[in-house]
Amino acid sequence: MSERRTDTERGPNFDLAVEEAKPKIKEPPLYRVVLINDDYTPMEFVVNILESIFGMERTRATQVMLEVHTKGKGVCGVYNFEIAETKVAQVMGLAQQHQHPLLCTMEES
Ligand code: TYC
Repeated sequence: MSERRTDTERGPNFDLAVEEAKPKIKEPPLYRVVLINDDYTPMEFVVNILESIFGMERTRATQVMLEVHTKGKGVCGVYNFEIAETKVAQVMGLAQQHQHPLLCTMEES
């Protein structure tokens, strides 16, 4: 058997340059979890939500609540899809349990 392979043995692409494949992966999208103002949900309830679900200190939670109260909406945090979805569900669940009309949504960031 000879050491050297024939063109046929080397396959159909023997004389073609082979280009590196471009990496196809992208960073996964992030989502802002947003609280919406309303006239009925107590401020204290919103502050408690920001502390318990979004891990904020009381001073920060109060600032964010007041921003939502004055500007109409405000960002509670930025997360990947699954975590953002879970936080929205937790807020909406607690609001429903306490019969407050509080709304929480997510936006791609
Ligand atoms: N506007 C409400 C009030 O005056 C307080 C409030 C703040 C409600 C933020 C919802 O996402 C909210 N009691």
